[in-house]
Amino acid sequence: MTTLFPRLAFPDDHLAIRLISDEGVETLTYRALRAECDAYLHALNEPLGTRIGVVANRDLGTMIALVGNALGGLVSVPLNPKLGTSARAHILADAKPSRIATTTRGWGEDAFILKRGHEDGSAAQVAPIGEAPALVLYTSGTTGKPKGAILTRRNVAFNIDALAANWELTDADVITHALPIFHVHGLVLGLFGSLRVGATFTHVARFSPVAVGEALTALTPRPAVLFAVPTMYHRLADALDDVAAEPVRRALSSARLLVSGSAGLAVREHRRLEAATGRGVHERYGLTETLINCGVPGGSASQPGYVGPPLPGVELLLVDDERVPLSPEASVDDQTIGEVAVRGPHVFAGYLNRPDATARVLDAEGWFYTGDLATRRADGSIRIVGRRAVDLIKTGGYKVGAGEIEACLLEDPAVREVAVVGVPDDDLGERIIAFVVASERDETPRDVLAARLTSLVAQELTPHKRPRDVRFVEALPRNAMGKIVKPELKKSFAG
Ligand code: MLC
Ligand code: AMP
Repeated sequence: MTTLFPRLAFPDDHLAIRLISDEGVETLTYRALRAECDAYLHALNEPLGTRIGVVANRDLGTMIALVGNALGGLVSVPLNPKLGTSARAHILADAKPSRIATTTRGWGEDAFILKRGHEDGSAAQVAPIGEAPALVLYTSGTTGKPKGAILTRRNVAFNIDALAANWELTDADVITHALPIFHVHGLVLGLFGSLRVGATFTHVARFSPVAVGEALTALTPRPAVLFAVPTMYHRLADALDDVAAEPVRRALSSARLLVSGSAGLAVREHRRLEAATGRGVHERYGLTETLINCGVPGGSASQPGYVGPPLPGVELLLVDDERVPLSPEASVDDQTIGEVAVRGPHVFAGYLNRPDATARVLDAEGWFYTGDLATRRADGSIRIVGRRAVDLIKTGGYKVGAGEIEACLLEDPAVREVAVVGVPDDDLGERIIAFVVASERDETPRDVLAARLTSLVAQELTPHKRPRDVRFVEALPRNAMGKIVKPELKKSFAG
């Protein structure tokens, strides 16, 4: 396959996209999607390789722009529609997109407003796979501002093909998700993945267990596949406690494949879902920078606690603190913990404008160091047990850097010192907590100040980065070097 979406190169009347939103249900066949992509590319009229910011609203116009860019060889920089003021300014200054394509206003005078149903459908040039960039996806690090991970067209194609082989995806499948379409999970696996295999992509614009249940069964008897983050599986499991959720239970029970990723699905949740539906959830493990590394094969039973072996074509090592591979025995004893390092055609091309940050994670031999800690079984299956950096938080499947939130909170004059940590949470996996030492002179009532600080993060960064709790303390615990001891803060919260 020399193009990203073979079925769009020779389009037919198979259903490509089914969108379920507050506006109802909208659909596009491959033929209609191709015509819309051609019209979009014609109207945009930008040369190959141009970077286009795409405001990732959950509507068909936006999906057409994302698919059109990938089809025609433009580079999408997906933008969370809820980006706060300073996060938006940072990303636009860093990525410098030539245009911003959007279905909603508020993105500047010269934004390209996406419209549907253009008349002009002269066929666009379909770009080859090749090594050119396809996407720049912004992702948080431990400190500093988010970095743009450059994913090439080859990265995307290779990874989808590896996943398709692992899960035996075919054009008969209906792949459903309710994820945002500005990250790897929702965009690369969900939208691009479905279209590359010629399947039908079903998107639920607003997650709810009932909406997901309905989406999974709408095209019965076609085989249904669900992609979701652990928070969604947790909410589905909660919903199943209610007898009124019988249709949701039936939908999950009869799906061909339930896949979880973006964060670890607790064994407890696997068991709850299995008890309620009679079926397991298959986990896979990945990162923005590497796409998906491991996955439990669709043809085998689910493996609670494990994310499966490396995908075909992915090399994986467990390494020690000096990045030396563990001994052959230790690396498969399922006891010895090492950092996951991966290599292969799925590993990104680097961070945009950040050769320093790229060099820290990618070595001269092409190994990417994930920062994730894991063990491996003799059969190759990987168990993710933690993360090197206390300053990286995974909440609801979103990666959030503590440093970025701390810098934002310090902008408020009432904040003298602050430390942000993630603490375990049944629903979100981790919940963001800010420990704040308030300025001596500040007399704002604490509940008012807490609400103000929460809103500051939501408005400057994004809502999902907001602390779910603000704790006021007299002082932050520090070690002899004066460094804040975050594990102590996390413990104090649990206690
Ligand atoms: C709340 N809101 C506020 C606010 N408080 N807005 C402004 N100011 C405040 N103070 C708004 C939010 O914007 C949102 O609006 C609504 O309130 C609810 O927000 P929330 O409570 O944060 O949502 P929640 O229900 O917790 O979301 C759960 C979730 C979400 C599971 C739906 O976390 C999610 O979609 N996660 C998916 C993350 C993901 O795709 N990760 C993949 C990364 S790729 P509104 O309008 O939206 O209701 C990757 C690689 C890999 O990791 O391996 O896949
Ligand atoms: P992101 O930068 O948002 O792509 O997040 C990548 C991180 O998500 C990885 O480094 C892991 O820490 C985490 N992650 C993704 N999938 C899984 C999984 N199945 N189990 C545990 N952690 C996961």
